[in-house]
Amino acid sequence: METNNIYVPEVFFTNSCLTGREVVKSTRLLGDLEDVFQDKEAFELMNKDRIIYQVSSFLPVEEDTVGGLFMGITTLYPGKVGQEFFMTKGHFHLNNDRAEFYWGIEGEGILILMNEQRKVWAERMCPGSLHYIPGKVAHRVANIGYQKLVFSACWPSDAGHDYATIASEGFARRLMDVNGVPTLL
Ligand code: PAN
Ligand code: ZN
Repeated sequence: METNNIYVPEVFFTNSCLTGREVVKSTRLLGDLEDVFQDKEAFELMNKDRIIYQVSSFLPVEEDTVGGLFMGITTLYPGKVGQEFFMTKGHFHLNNDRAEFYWGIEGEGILILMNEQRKVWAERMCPGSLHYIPGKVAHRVANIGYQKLVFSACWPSDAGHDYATIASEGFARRLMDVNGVPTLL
């Protein structure tokens, strides 16, 4: 909507989510994460329709546009499969030198990172924490708290997502609850 060339915003970043006409939402159910968790027996006993995370994204340009930016907010619910914390699928970027920012909004999490040599490291996420994810580094987030974890991301519109590499090879280390302590094993 326009009044004298002063435009009313069409996307809002409020209450830990993106809202507005152009916001795209996606949901990942436990059943979509079949190959993600280690404990297959625990996985089989759980409700596959349980929502694990939701992403709302603002994609103001077409996918693959060089020079554009995308933004998304992910809400990752608390829980575990066996002793492994609920987490996102994780990916490299298809255009693999593309970097990304993540920042924590609500809750407690751990950002798990892995380079192409399969070296894994991690960063604590909390409200206000800012994380620079360099190119060629796979990234996934685990919720280690008792409440939902909300974080936001900003990435180049020509980054793309390579889920296949992680689906077939996984991360070299897993974040497990070891006697109440989140531990990379
Ligand atoms: C994020 C992620 C989001 C969901 O917006 O896409 O947190 O995680 P998965 O894509 O691994 O399922 C991002 O990293 N975009 O590039
Ligand atoms: Zn990404």
